[in-house]
Amino acid sequence: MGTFALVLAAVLVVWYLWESQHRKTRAMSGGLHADITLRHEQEWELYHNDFSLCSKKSRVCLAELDIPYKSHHIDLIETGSYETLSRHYLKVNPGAIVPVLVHNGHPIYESHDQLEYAAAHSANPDLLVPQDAAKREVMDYWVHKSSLIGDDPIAAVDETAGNAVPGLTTPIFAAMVKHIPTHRILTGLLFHRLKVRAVFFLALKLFGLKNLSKMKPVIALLHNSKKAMQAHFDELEAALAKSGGPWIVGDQFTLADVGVMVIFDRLREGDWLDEFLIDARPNVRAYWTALQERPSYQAGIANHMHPMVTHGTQAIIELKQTDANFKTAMTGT
Ligand SMILES: N[C@@H](CCC(=O)N[C@@H](CS)C(=O)NCC(=O)O)C(=O)O
Repeated sequence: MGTFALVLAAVLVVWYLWESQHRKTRAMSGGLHADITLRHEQEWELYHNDFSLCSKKSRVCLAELDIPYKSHHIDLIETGSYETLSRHYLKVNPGAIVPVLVHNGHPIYESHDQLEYAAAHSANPDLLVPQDAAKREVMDYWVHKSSLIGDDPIAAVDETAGNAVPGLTTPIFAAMVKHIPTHRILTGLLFHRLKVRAVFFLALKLFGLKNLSKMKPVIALLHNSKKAMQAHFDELEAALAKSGGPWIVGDQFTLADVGVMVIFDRLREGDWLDEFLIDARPNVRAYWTALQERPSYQAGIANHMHPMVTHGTQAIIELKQTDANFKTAMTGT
């Protein structure tokens, strides 16, 4: 038995060393990487995930621009496994995150850069980008405001609404990872560039949605993110009132609306919308109705509803109705 254990340990060590050599990850800068050429079949290809916030943004943008693309669905641990850490995906993005937009074989990293790039290289570069300098400035502000930036999003919840999203996604994460075998999450501990993310998912798996209210640091993060998001929504209400709507810069639907649309949708998935679509924000309410009526909402979001997310949303709604502690932790009431 002693010898068997030793041989097994040696095999595991050799496997780990071998795999780590072939699964090297590193942060990638945003924008087009013309020096990298990937195998491709179509002019435009998108590596994305149904649930991922940033992937939604790129899909909506491509739909708005009417750009056809070859779709590569890549699993995240929340939707099944760390496919982002697989050898084949790390060749596409050594940063191990989605989405990646590929144009003529060259990858574009960072979803906000993908929006700008796709718009500029589409048949109608002015479609989603205003020509007026002042409006362009407003658009750029909201593209940034809706972006998920940096390796530690929690550090910038007050800076961008995109960074206030992960904290508010925690209940959905917990509901989803419940169905993921623990050993798959451990893959993240071995190979993820940001091991804290795998530790976080492991903790959510161990506690479960029902015991989320007992995870004090998570609840603090959630409340902090909600407070920040409320301020971002106040700002959005003011921007819409100023532009006169229906969109952020006025008459023209722009990249800013693409970025903000997916934030609303994540709040829908987490059953948070009632706390944000309040009477004091009439413009925001009308805006969300108008966003959902865009064909790009259907193409980039509704057509990609992942069953694990749908079940997760349902689990949150039901637990709020049956568990007072959970409801109080979520809503503060
Ligand atoms: N700033 C990046 C953020 C991308 C990002 O964080 N993607 C998430 C999904 S929304 C991801 O791939 N997470 C996988 C992981 O961290 O393991 C962008 O805008 O593209």
